[in-house]
Amino acid sequence: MTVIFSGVQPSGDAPTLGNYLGAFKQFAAFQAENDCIYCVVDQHAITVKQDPKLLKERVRRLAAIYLAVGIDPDKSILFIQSEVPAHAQAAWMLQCIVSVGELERMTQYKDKSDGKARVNAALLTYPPLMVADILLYNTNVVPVGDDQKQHIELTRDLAERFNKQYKNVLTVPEISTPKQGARIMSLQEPTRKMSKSDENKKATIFLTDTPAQITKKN
Ligand code: ATP
Ligand code: LTN
Repeated sequence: MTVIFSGVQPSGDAPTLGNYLGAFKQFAAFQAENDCIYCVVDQHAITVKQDPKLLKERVRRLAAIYLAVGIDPDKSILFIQSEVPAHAQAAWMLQCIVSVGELERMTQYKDKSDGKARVNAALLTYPPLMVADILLYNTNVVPVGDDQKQHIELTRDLAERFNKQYKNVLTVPEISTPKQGARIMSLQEPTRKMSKSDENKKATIFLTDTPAQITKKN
């Protein structure tokens, strides 16, 4: 069986139309004939400051969205990243084989650190945690939106490097992006992708918006 793994951060008020078309829609479709593992990646969300109570609530809300978009717990494994310590443990091992230069070249790091006087170290070391998420489960395919291409390339590079340096034990995964909807753009700034943590709520269609709210954002 092909192993499918992906994760979504419990950041922002709710997932967006971009999350649905780029990621969730693929997650549901893969369930029919594969071993699917889907994760609420809460440790990724704490790379930026979070209110602990609100984060707990957002983890539950995101889990409910997973079910609402068609993830069937009888067919797929659905879990919370911080409940499995192996993710942080494997991330440390991967930090030991990645270079600072590789991490500094990640566009997500460049965007999120741009113009900031102080940047959390975890913003830089975020990719090895994502690589760990994927490699822990012998993942064959990672369904994601277009913005994650560089992270999946790094995942492949680190898996190959680990296999060469130590023992040939890690599966090198492939990316899956949808033919349509791989990069849904912001309603306000068409050069930027739609994002659930965008401060301007008019830029984003949330899956929990009513039709009237969506029309108003037009
Ligand atoms: P944040 O704004 O907090 O960074 P996000 O909206 O970018 O969140 P993530 O949790 O980082 O969402 O991503 C979850 C999944 O949704 C990933 O597979 C990502 O590639 C996909 N995705 C995110 N935004 C879009 C978009 N605008 N179009 C298509 N896919 C997207
Ligand atoms: N970095 C991703 C979220 C993420 C992920 C993963 C996606 C964390 N771990 C493992 C796929 C597989 C993001 O920002 N969208």
